[in-house]
Amino acid sequence: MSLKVVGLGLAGIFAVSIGVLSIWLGPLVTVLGVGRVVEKLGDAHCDTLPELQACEKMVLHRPSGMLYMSCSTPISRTKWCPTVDNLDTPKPPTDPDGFAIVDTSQPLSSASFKRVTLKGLPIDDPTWRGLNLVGLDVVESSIEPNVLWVYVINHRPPLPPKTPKTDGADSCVEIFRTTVGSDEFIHVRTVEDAEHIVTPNDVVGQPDGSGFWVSNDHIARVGSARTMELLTGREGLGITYCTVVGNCKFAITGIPSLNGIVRAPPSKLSMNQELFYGAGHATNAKLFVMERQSDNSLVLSDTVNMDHAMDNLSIDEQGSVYVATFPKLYHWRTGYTKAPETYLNPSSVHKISIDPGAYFGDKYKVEKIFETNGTLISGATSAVWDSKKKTLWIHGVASKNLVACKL
Ligand SMILES: *[C@@H]1O[C@H](CO)[C@@H](O)[C@H](O)[C@H]1NC(C)=O
Ligand SMILES: CC(=O)N[C@H]1CO[C@H](CO)[C@@H](O)[C@@H]1O
Repeated sequence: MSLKVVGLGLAGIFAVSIGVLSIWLGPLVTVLGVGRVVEKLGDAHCDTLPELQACEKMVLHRPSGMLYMSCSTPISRTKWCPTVDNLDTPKPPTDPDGFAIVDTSQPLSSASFKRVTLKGLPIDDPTWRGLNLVGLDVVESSIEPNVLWVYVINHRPPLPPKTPKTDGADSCVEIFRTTVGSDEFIHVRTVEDAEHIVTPNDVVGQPDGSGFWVSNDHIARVGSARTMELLTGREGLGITYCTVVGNCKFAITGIPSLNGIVRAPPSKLSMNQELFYGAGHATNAKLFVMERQSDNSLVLSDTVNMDHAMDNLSIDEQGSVYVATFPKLYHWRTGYTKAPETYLNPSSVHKISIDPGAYFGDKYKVEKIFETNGTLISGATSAVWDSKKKTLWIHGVASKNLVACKL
């Protein structure tokens, strides 16, 4: 073989690899937000509340206008946030994370929210490890409408001799019961299953208090498989369904790393179709549309490509999905997990309107409705739309304030 031919061959291989790389890297560069210009959008009429910090997820109980959230402090998230491998120091049982309730019928102020008092925590149980809270769902009971079931992800530290660094968090789901308007939550039970509740991120609860779905955001609690998964966007554990007595199974597998999950509102349910949406996180920027089966498993029915990295999802009465998005994913880790007090982490919110009857293409309309360079809110992870008051509520797992914007 002549040198020339070898040269051509190599050039060919080079060209092909560049081609393959750019197919793979192109969307990745877009999702990372390299070169993206951060706009100012939807930020003209906003109020902020600095008293409520580091609230990972918000759920609006629409009939009462009460906005429930699971909160911590920005600094403690830098020490313990297993989703992003911060595994140094969890909050101790003596200083648990908590919940807050904002009364959205009042103007946002120090007087418009209450912190929740927790009753019945099993603090005498030697295996009780306090509360390190993230994903949340608050569901009106289908049996007694005044009762609300609260499902929340608790990133417990492992029990010795296991250690956070070698074994990761021993995460579980805590269930509380409350009534509409009350600022007391009563602990009902802890559900754990290390095989199926591995790296829980978000939760969707059953209205009769009988069970819940959780998304797993990584394939493993620690180790190299986690890193590889993020790079390839390929593997993942998917979503688990558990009864409250702890019988768990995978409801859907094979979906890459998931973050927020949400269930479509009852008005959007047809006789034999109940839809769930899941947000692929980090570089896996897709919205997954799933159909619930009678055995509580889920079947993938559609995927919607997004050009932004996404986080937690919420849904309005019309069935539109709202998602906190990261215009600059590569700012995110530092901004969020290392210096949330000082770092400006650009944040945006996208709305995905879904018309189940339309043909693909018209079925999903994706639009950006909010964006800030991080001054108004830094590192948003949760956005909730109140269509009655035309208000967008935004918070973040390590953000320094809550924000409410009239759109
Ligand atoms: C961010 O935006 C605000 C308001 O639009 C502006 O006053 C500020 O200078 C910007 N900051 C940075 C660091 O870009
Ligand atoms: C409820 C939920 O999905 N929480 C996730 C939101 O995003 C942050 C950042 O990725 C995760 O840490 C949360 O677990």
